[in-house]
Amino acid sequence: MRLSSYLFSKSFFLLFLCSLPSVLLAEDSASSTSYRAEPTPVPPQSGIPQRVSIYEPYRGGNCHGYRAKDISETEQGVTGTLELIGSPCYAYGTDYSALYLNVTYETEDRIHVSIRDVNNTQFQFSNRHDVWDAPLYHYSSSVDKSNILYNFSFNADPFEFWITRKSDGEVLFDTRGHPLIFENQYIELTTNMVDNYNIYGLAETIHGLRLGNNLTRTFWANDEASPLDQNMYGTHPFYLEQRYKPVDSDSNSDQPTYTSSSHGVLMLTANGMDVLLRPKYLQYRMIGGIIDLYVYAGSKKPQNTITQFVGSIGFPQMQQYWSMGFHMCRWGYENISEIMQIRENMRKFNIPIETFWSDIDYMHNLRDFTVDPISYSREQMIEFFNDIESTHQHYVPIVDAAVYAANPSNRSDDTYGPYYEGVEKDIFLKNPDGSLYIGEVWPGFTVFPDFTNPKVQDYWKAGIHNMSYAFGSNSSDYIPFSGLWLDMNEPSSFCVGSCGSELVNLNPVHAPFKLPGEPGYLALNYPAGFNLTNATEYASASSASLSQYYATATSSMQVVYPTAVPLGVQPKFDINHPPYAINTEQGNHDLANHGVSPNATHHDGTLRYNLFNIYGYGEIKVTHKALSDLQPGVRPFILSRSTFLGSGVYSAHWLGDNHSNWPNMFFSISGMMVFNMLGVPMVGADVCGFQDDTDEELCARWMAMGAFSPYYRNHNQLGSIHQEPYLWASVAEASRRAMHIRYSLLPYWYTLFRQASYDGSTLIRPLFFEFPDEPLLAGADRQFMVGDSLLVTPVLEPNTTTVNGVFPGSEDVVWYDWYNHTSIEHKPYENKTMDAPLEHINVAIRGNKIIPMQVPGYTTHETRQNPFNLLVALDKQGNAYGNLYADDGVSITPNATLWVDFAAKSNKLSSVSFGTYEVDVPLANVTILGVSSSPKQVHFNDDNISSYTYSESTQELVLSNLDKFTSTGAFASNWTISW
Ligand code: MIG
Repeated sequence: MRLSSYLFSKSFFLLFLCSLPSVLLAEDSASSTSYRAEPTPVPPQSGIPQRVSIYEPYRGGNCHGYRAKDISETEQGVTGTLELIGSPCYAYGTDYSALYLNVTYETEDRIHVSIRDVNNTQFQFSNRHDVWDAPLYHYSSSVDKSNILYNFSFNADPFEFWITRKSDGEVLFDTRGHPLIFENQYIELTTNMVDNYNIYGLAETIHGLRLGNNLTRTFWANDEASPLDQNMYGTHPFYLEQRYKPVDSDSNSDQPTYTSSSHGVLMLTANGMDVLLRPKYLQYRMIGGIIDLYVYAGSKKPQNTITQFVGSIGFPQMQQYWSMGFHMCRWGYENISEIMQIRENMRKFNIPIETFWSDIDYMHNLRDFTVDPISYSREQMIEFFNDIESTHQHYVPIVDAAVYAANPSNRSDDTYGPYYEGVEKDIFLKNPDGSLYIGEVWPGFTVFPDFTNPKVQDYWKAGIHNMSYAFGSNSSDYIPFSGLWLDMNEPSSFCVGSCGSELVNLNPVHAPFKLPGEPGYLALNYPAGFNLTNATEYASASSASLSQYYATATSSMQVVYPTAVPLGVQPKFDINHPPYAINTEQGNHDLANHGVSPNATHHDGTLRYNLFNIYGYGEIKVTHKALSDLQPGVRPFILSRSTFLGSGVYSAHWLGDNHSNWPNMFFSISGMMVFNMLGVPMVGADVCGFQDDTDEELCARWMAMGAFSPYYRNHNQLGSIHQEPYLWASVAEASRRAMHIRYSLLPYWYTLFRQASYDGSTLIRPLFFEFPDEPLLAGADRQFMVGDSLLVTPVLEPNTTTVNGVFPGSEDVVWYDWYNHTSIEHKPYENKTMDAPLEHINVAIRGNKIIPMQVPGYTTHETRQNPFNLLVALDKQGNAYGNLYADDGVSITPNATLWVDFAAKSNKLSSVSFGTYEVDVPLANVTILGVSSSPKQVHFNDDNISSYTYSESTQELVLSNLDKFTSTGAFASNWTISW
């Protein structure tokens, strides 16, 4: 039956449904997962059209700001009150007449500016440590003022403030000339910016690395597949700013030289907001809460700013070693046999695979914590788990945020415990009237756990535990899966606002739109091979398919805007449609569109309006605690779509629903760089692309680049052509070659993860992090570094066998080609063209670095049983440094750890170990690059090394058979190699 051509109002619709014979509404799909249940009871909704405020006349022009009174300065900071100048200006709310100012010198490098209304009427996120707690709340209150790196200055009337870095006088934040607006549903704070500023962050969005000065970044957690420049799953209102200054020099060099500095700015809030990036200023426009602004004084190196920032929100947890292996996933593996077949195929083609993933296909009727009894049967799952455990492989299933709302009139729903238990424990989000908030997701109408409710913890853990049994576990402490994948946790919901409690009686129902592969599904996008060079053709194709889509999906929809409130008149307070309309991406910009609406209510009465952007983070935290209870001592592995500041403490992140096309592959580089700056180092894109069909060339290039992502997973949309890497010869070969490198580098990757977990070091690093004094690198995002030692130059476009890239640093910096070990000639700023056949990805090693490696095996486990190798890349002075971290790869608090420092200078390489973790495999080879002449003798400590080769042409010295000197373990004792 087709309902979609009717004009639906909810009541009309209900009347209509009531007259249907109930047999049409019942669905019995016990035999398999089905997306195809009819009918479709709620048609696509898109909310009440909002006038997006940035596109409307500005309403703050009559606001005159505040006047500071009773200011007092102490060793710890500045306090005072602020008094509204003139009468309320009613920009987009009602002005508060008096505010408290509280400036705190929290640490030597961090200052906190807090501004709130004196009666504490506004929601104060920073008081809700039960929801979000972080190191920045736990500073010692006795910073010595003489050591702080910044100055706070202000003018009293009107109140304006600016923060400078003491060492060089750089103004880091500066509100001069911009009156503060502080209203109940609108707060505006503006800082002046330098010309052509370089800022990074303000995630999550799809954009090149450098944000530019013509962009509005909207913060509103949103389930959308890769919309350019707009709001999507995560909320990280932090930016890093990098500045360059020319250095006056007398030298006759034709290249001017620069010096640089960096700092960071965080606006701590979970409320909705627009951040306007404009040529002269950056403006925060928040629709609620108070001001909690943090400025990090930074330093010369961008990494130091990141360390200050990530340290304040929480350094990321260590991940389990296996999670660095290759992950294979898709939506639409209809049964576990299909996954078992993939396991065999991968082995046959000799392509490593570490982890098998299940999307919602495994669920029984798409419901959380259930397993389909037929297609993912207990017997087969037990066999599957036995198989993968014997080969040290892993399995991760998905869990959605929404919980199916059982239909009280459907007897077969009586067994769905997760709903009834949640109702009994009273842990679901409510409507303002106290009734259950009903959403609609894959299983039909749903409810949503309130992850801020303390009672949700046991509930959620029980759900995960029960799922473990459903998968075939027969003991309470055996959990067959190795982690959990949290999806739809913005959270996504397909009604606008609560769907209405009555509708639960229709459950289960199908999503209100067609899914890929279903009859009537209309693709809005293009296959990877579609030629984008013809812009006109692209544009007309694009508008044709859009209008076709809207013709079918929303034929009855008319855009009728509400009347604008005249200037100077007090606008109506409204939670679902605030007077200031942020530029959220969903159609019509209704805040309740495609998500759980702002008026949904938490257990203590807090409106989701005020905690909107932190739902996914709450789920992550509760899942993390549940997993660590179920598997004590083991680092929980969680992959989450929605994230908030500090999510990296608990979780990994994938960049969400991208498209199988080249631009999406390109944007994933910036995505990874930015999440690394935000303390979420375990990040990566859906390799080969999620939506639409991939093609051979794209998939080959992306499988290769993915091998240099911290998180490396191929994932695919329901209905798209298969994209397992063995399906095309070139993709298989590109994958094998790149994975050979990745698995060789596992010790290096793991060391990087360890560094990230103690100082927020980035794994995927923009070039300017390592070469901060080269302004032309400020926007470089087609190449990236892995740690400080490897430079990756991927091919990001079709039909080519070459790639361009720069080799940063002066001519003194040595870069070696990964494959042939020759040193690469380069000049500053030279864009070099390199060969890049389809199966090949360009990788360079930076001189001055030592990289720990292992002989790669089929899994990370096998690799750990293989001998070590060292790659020593000497600089022009013959020096190189590096290190290695090792532990059991699993434990939250390992009982033993090992650090090894490597240093090469004056023809000597030394290895010095610290710690008690025993690596019992030997060292096999050491390869030294940049050795200018053939050595007369080579020694391991005092013993002669007889097996070595020297190549005059590549200046490479390879020492082999070192295992005879290191049979008790590569780093069991300190050693020196000399040549
Ligand atoms: O919007 O579970 O981002 O990875 O395959 C569909 C099905 C819901 C969205 C996730 C995607 C996943 C899909 N999910």
